[in-house]
Amino acid sequence: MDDLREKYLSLIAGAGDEAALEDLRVQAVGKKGEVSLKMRELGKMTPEERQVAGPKLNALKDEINSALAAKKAALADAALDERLRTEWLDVTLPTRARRHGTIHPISQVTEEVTAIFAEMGFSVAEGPRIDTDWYNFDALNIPGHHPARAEMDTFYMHRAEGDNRPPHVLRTHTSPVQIRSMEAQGAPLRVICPGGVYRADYDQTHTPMFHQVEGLAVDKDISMANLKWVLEEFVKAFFEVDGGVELRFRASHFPFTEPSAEVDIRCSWEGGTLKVGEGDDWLEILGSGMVHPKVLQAGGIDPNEWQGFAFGMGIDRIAMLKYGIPDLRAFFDSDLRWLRHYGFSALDVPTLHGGLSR
Ligand code: 2U9
Repeated sequence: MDDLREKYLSLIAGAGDEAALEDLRVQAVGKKGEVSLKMRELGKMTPEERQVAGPKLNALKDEINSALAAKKAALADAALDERLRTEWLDVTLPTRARRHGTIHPISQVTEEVTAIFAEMGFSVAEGPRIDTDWYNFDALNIPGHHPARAEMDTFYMHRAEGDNRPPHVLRTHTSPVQIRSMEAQGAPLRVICPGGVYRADYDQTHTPMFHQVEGLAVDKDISMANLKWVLEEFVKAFFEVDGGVELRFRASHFPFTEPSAEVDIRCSWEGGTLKVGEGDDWLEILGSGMVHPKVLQAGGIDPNEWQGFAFGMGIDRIAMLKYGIPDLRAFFDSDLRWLRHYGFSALDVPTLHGGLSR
């Protein structure tokens, strides 16, 4: 029995892995193991012999089982130590370069424009992109027969037969939002309305959906002079001109303003790059005018007491000018990797809250 003990304790001590230990367990204390066979022999012994051999065999079995368990634990510890020694991470390694997402230029320019006007006391208003033809046209002094209604290439919403709701359109400008602002807030009022608008048009300079920002200031004695100052401040800030800018007002016509003017800025196109505030070229950037009395009235404001100026510009267009993007259609391409070429980064975007957004 001592031989068995020596044999198995030394084999167990030398076992290299769990599988070897399991083999040893079967050989020693398994059903047909050596110790088990010895236990079977107890039956053939005299009671006296059995009294001596029985406890010894049980003790041997216990000892072997304990040795197996201890060795198993020791092997597991050694395996863990080995893993801890070989498997490790250098958390100081530099990370793999990842491409940053970028803000879309339209969003960035909308933020830039709204931040500039917010500095001048304008609040921002938004409204529905699907609106009634009253808000989109009639309230803006564009009646049913008016050519502008056709000119604007309007998308009309389908109406089922028997649907008595007023006709709805995809708004052709953000002006309906200003009508709603007048209704909701009355005068005095300073508001700008950025957002997407729709016209059935598609070529290098027109897409069926584009973006506008329109502004409206209503007060007792607001004049074209105020309009000119506000637009000058805007152009200087937006195009980051250090010196002065020169604006040229050209008489024009819009149904919603009287008088109306298109506004050009002095610029040069040296080497294909736009420089604002110098040179001999003129660049049209927006339309403007004094709000037509009928339009004030449609917004619930008494034109005998109040007057105001309004302006509108295409965000896509001024984004192209500022960042030198040649084709409007690029904005609506689903693959926006080209943006990086124009230096767009998600960082350093001015926000309305005066901070930097990330
Ligand atoms: C109200 C009263 C007046 C907004 C105005 C323009 C002139 C204008 C165009 C610029 C380029 C549209 O994006 S564009 O094609 N806009 O020329 N917009 S005045 O006048 C308003 C708006 C709302 C209540």
